[in-house]
Amino acid sequence: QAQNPIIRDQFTADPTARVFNGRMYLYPSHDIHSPVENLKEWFCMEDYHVFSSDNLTDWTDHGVILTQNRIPWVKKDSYAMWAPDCVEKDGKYYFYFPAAPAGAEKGFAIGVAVADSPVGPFRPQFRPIEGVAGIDPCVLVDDDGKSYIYWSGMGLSVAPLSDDMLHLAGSPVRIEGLPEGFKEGPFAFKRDGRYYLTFPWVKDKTETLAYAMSDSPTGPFEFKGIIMDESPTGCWTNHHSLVEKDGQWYLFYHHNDYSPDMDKRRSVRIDTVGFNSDGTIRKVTPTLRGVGVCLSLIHISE
Ligand code: FUB
Repeated sequence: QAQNPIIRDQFTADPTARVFNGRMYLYPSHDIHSPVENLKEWFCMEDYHVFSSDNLTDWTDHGVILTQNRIPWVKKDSYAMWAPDCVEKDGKYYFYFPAAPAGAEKGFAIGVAVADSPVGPFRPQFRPIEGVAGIDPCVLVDDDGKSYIYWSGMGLSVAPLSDDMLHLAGSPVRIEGLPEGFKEGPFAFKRDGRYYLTFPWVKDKTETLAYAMSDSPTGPFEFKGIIMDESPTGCWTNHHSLVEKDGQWYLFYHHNDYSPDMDKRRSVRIDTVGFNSDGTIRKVTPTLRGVGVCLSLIHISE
């Protein structure tokens, strides 16, 4: 009856899940066995796939939506297509992704690709977003129509996005007040009028998932604690998103189930997550059971 990991024919990591038109869409990064010597023991990602599901059990792979060497500003064969996000605004879908920019010795920039459907085709912009240097973009589209982009790089930053979602509409602000040990992978969402900032947090050896809350999308945020403990299998990273579908909240995250000896080849999992009446998040225990109905359970209930 195990449903985790949810994608079983390829590695998937850094899952951002979004509900568009009642269907769950999953935008992960795509770990591969490295074709280049210098990334044999490191993250190696060439492209992005998008997956979707109605029941969180049966997933459709819609194929490659972006690949590194077809994006004008990305350094050729850099294999650094790290954690992405995708949001919808006014019927258009905006896919945000970090990558190594051509012409730079090191570092990351964040680009946008735009589509009319959640599965593409996505058209990348010619240049990355000016004023953003870092990884792991997350975009929050607020109820008043304003959008904010969060990213990590020398700490955690947030900036308003322009109405067309392609540029910064103000200077980035550093989010303060998080405990030491914040590294990467911020995910922001709003629930019952409160803003949540969830993030991987190295409290001891590897990344836990933790969170903070605020009354404003740009903070100040108050640290609230841990959502998920360190991976029991020693996967150094964890990267996640929280999303509501049909009244149930889900935590998408990754472990290294299919690569126990090398934690840079990861696999996406889902477990349910709940909230207390004061809005705080209940801690999640990772399971192999996961979520979604599987055939054997249907037979039992019949
Ligand atoms: O997947 C590459 C990097 O590992 C991501 O950008 C981080 O969040 C971590 O999961």
